Amino acid sequence: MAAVGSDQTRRFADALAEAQSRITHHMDGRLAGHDELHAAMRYAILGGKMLRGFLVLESARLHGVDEAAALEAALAIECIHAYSLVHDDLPCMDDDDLRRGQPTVHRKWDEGMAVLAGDSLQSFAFELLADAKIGPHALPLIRGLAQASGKDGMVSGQMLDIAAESATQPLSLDQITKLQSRKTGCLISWSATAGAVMAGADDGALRRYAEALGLAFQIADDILDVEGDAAKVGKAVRKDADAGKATFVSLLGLETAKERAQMLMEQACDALTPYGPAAETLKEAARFVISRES
Ligand code: GRG
Repeated sequence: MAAVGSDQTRRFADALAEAQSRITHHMDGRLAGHDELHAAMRYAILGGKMLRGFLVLESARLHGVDEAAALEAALAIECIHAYSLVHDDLPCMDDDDLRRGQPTVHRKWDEGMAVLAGDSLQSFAFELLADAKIGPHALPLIRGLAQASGKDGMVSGQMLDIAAESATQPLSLDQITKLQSRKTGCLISWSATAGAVMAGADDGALRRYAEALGLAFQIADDILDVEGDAAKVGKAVRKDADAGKATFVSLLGLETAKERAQMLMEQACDALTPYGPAAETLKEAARFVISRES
């Protein structure tokens, strides 16, 4: 994996930390209820990298979108992402005890609370988008999130993943690519294109960036499952290999998977050429995605 230069690393780390702090502050204001459901929702949102929310804020900045509207959209995608992780960790799905180095929601509370917190994170995301003062382009943004997260997007990817567990043949590279582009790629694409959509601008360049980034992200995730340190990753590793699951690493081999991730990162950066130097932070995000340790 390519080493990331220290200046670039620092600039990206600062930009990501600032996005995390703004999204967290916004969450504190918008999700301030005192009951256990609100507490479980906040717990599910906090502690992650907030990469999707960061992509929303950066693409919004590139397109001069109002910051308050962008922040609502950034929190909305973090809610959808958090819901997917809470439900994915349940015993009926991946059955995980640890997420981000902390007990999963159903371990800290119980399964009923995890189902409800996930459900309400999902509906809250759409409430946030409906409240955001986005103007004439609100509907495509809201519709896009419903599509990216639902039956033809993330949920469909999860369904393909579950079906693969009982399939007689391991998945092919094409099948894995389709599964992953739905399971993780769709939310990443929505996030990276959100700024262009909110501005009513052409989202082609950001879409090409996001498609390459989403795949690179997933390959990096598969590499982390093989090479990662559970303490740094914050969850169990080597689950895929132990379960005999087909992944980019099992199909391509570790070295080719790393080369593929590097190539996709370069494709993602090239896609941003029309934005010139203004897109440097998004390029750094792509470099970060393939070199991350968690
Ligand atoms: C249950 C409907 C439903 C969907 C679940 C996204 C998903 C579908 C499951 C997550 C399983 C998983 C670990 C997928 C690998 C890619 C991924 C989404 C990793 C976690 O995303 P990060 O690294 O997480 O951005 P943080 O903790 O930083 O938020």
